[in-house]
Amino acid sequence: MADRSALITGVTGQDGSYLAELLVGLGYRVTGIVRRLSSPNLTNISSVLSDVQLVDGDLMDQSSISQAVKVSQPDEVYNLAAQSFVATSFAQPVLTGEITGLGTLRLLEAVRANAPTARVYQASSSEMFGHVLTEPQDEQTPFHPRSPYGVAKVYSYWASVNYREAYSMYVANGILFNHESPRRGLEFVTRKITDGVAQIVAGKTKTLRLGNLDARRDWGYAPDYADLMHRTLAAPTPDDYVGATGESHSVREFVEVAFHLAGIDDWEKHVIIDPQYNRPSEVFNLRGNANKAKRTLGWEAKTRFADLVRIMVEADLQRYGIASR
Ligand code: NAP
Ligand code: F7E
Repeated sequence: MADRSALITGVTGQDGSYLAELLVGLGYRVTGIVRRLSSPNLTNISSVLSDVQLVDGDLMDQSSISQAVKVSQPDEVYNLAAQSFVATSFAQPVLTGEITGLGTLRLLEAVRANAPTARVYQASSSEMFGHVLTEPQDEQTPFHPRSPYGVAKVYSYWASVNYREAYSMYVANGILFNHESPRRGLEFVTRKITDGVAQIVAGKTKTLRLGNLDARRDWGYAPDYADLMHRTLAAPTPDDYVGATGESHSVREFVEVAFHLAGIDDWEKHVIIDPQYNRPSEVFNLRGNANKAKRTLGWEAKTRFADLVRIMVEADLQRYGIASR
């Protein structure tokens, strides 16, 4: 593998950083696209900064994306960049469509023109299933997205399939269910809970404000899913795969386990239900069937729910200087 090269969009995000670490460890030459911010945000990739070549680019800007593909000459391209927060997609639907939807098309065009034999991974999402009528969801389950984010991801999914069919390019979709880690953004519910719990233990606040505690998700651990992305592009022919644990848990269960691990059993005293966190249209329940990925790629989610919550609670307690309970 030593002579292989990979280009990652979204390298500074949760998944991009774990994937960069994995590929650097496998001997890849890794290039990451970073967008201009007023303060650089390279914390997640601090461990591989000297091994990853960073190039400026933005999925809103065709020429910068084309230039990044041209200079990196990748064997593998992982499109992980997105406006990825569902709640923000309701407030900024056009921006989300531009980045999370059309951004994929810009990248596919850049690859078609400058590295047509490169293998492309598209970060598709269980949010595409949205309003589900059957459980568990797999590669055959119809899409019914419930947010501008989900709609943009459906666009990107089909753009990826279309480039595969129209131009015989190697383009594969990973339809991944929620995956979390200590690098998860603080606005997502799992990290909001584990950070909130740690703040309560540290005496910085007494309360945690949340929305719909009944929503259920299939939550896995992000490093397991970075491994699935790599396996997806290692398959001889391009295809689409669900990545999931096969278990679903409610937000309420996540809250209970997280507070309990931090030594607090009366979590109800700390949690305030705040309707501002409800969404105009909610995805109530997601649970995936990853049998195809297991059968074809030999992949399985290794980290289960209780271990995931423990990993995240311990990391946030440690951040506030508190020893694990
Ligand atoms: P994330 O932490 O929010 O990372 C998103 C990345 O995209 C960041 O590096 C961000 O850069 C970059 N980005 C945003 N707008 C950009 C733009 N206009 N141009 C270039 N880069 C831009 O997301 P994640 O959790 O790692 O998820 C990775 C991908 O998988 C996303 O496409 C997400 O939609 C998808 N996905 C995630 C999950 C999940 O549960 N995590 C499940 C299914 C699919 P900055 O650092 O500059 O903000
Ligand atoms: O919400 C409920 C909320 O924002 C999960 C992204 O990575 O996974 C993620 O999307 C659930 C929802 O993630 C709060 O209503 C309750 O039902 O953590 P989340 P998400 O919307 O599932 C998919 C697969 C992606 O592709 C996305 O990029 O939790 N919830 N109370 C709350 N959610 C938040 N954020 N904050 C609350 O206070």
